[in-house]
Amino acid sequence: MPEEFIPYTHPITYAHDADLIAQSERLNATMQGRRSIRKFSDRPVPQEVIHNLIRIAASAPSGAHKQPWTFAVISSQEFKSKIREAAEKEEYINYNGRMSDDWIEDLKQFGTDWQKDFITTAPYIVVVFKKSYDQLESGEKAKNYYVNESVGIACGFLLSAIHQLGLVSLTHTPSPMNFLADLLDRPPNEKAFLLIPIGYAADDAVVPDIERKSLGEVVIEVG
Ligand code: IYR
Repeated sequence: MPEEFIPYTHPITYAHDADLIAQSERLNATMQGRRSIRKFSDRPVPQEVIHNLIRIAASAPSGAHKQPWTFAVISSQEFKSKIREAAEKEEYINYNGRMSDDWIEDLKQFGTDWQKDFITTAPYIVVVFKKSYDQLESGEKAKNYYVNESVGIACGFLLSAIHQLGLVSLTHTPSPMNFLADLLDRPPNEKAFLLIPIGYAADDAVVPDIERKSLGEVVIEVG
């Protein structure tokens, strides 16, 4: 038996199912309002909020509790410009031949192109890095487990929290992403996973008129 276990108490309890149901409905309604936003306001966000968001992301479960992630927080105009320039360079190539015709066709409804203004407009850019192994002081490498799953869940926590605070985000995947580790001077065990601008939506932000799959389309009831 492992050494130390401590009692667990959930921070939230509902005495009645009706309260639980009502809260699940409120939370669903809130989360249904989350959208990927590509036009940001330059309105500042307090740094403390970003730090709390990262605390929330880093509270995610991970394989063997290895917490295989690093969150780079970028706020200076100078650094954001460097990142934007490098991202647009790759994306220009993507949109002009590297992506398949089917892919370009699938993206048409989102109105995306190689230009990534949001990188310099949003007050904060968070680049999430995954660590496939930890580099030990001894020089040895300690393997991490289920790294993509773990870091993906952490990003989900982050996006959900961003939305619940009235802020918006975008899961941006400039590809290939190696330039981020180079620009941010990350060690060889860290690979860029997602680039996430965080801020307020621009007053004139628009989103595509798309629907989510219904419950019936995504669920199978078994027993
Ligand atoms: N990385 C590109 C292309 C792109 C790909 C997918 I799949 C999207 O859902 C959206 C964009 C870009 O960021 O424009």
